[in-house]
Amino acid sequence: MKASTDHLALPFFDDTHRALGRDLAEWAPLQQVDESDDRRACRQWVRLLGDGGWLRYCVPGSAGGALDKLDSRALVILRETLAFHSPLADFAFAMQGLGSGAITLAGTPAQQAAYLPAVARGDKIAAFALSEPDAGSDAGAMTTSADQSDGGWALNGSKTWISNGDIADFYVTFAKTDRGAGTRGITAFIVDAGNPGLDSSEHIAVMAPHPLATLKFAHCKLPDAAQLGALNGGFKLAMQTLDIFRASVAAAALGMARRALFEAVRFSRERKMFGQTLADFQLTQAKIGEMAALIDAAALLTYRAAWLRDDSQARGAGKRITAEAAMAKMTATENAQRVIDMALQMHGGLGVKVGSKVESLYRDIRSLRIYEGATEVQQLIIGKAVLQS
Ligand code: COS
Repeated sequence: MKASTDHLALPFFDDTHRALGRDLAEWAPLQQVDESDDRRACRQWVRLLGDGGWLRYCVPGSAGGALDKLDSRALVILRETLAFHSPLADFAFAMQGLGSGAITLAGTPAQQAAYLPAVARGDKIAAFALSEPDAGSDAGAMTTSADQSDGGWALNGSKTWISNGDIADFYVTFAKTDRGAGTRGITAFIVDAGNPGLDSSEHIAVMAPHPLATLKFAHCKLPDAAQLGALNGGFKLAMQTLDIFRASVAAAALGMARRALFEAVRFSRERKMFGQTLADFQLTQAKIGEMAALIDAAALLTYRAAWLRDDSQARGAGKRITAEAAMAKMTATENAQRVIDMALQMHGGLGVKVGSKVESLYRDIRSLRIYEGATEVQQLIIGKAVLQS
């Protein structure tokens, strides 16, 4: 089954995006990955996505990327299409981008050369380590610290909910370098897996399985060259990275919602009851109408956020699109949850049967309303922006 590409005709996209979307829609359904073991499956998806050339959209052209700069609309098309077919494929793709995004934005030429081409080939798996047991939404409240030591740095503390935890080859990690300075006292570092001061063995099992772990840093020694971006500039760097990827989380939700609608339409046309098909009932038509409108509303906000960022980058304006990305992420993830719930309800008992597509989508979508800024954080970001305007 092929994802629809009708939306690519919208004026947010250009012909490069349209070709990308059509090629990926052909490629994705041909891939076969046994997802019963999420860690093994994730590695396999990274391999396939790397060999297919799709991970080249996670890095800029100077580092082996497909396009000159990170292109938000390309990321949106990739995530939407992959999530339609396999939320785990989307996860593997997205983490290569999120985990290396700060290196693209702020890495030295040596750091970019050491990590980005390998990320684009699928030879190195990336991770982004920001959240802590007591600092999730309030990222500035982190306590993991980095202190200068023996001509380098020593990290101490812990990070949790780290996607790709224990399968990543490196972790872009944020730590306090000036404890009294709040968000202005955080610096980013690149920590390679295998560093003896890093323990990533504590795995976290979640309702839609994907690789997740807690990281513990105990006098984790890093050379000066591991510092990423400006000293005490880490919070802004984290936020800038999230600005790129939040709109793409919206796209992943959109792909899952489109798949739920596809399943609902297919099922309602086939399912017979009371002498007609489920689709013949006005109640079903009303639900399908509502689902389609929720999807289109989410799509337009998502494409707008991606287009605004690309347009601002192209003009060198560097305008922040935090509020627009937040609107897209909040609306697309919340709408997708509703759409998937409606699709599941339409399937009746089959909807809750383990192994049915709507059952797994129902679990897959849930965490998107939480990670990379929960819905409530998006509301806060949008509200602040409106009040400041
Ligand atoms: N781009 C650049 N700079 C940004 C920025 C962005 N998108 N967002 C904030 N900043 C800057 C601000 O301009 C401010 O700079 P100054 O110190 O120079 O004034 C600084 O960062 C602090 O901003 P603010 O005061 O808004 O920070 P808060 O501590 O109030 O936190 C929220 C803001 C809640 C929005 C932030 O902590 C957040 O996004 N939390 C969610 C984190 C998250 O997504 N976690 C999931 C991790 S990945 S799975």
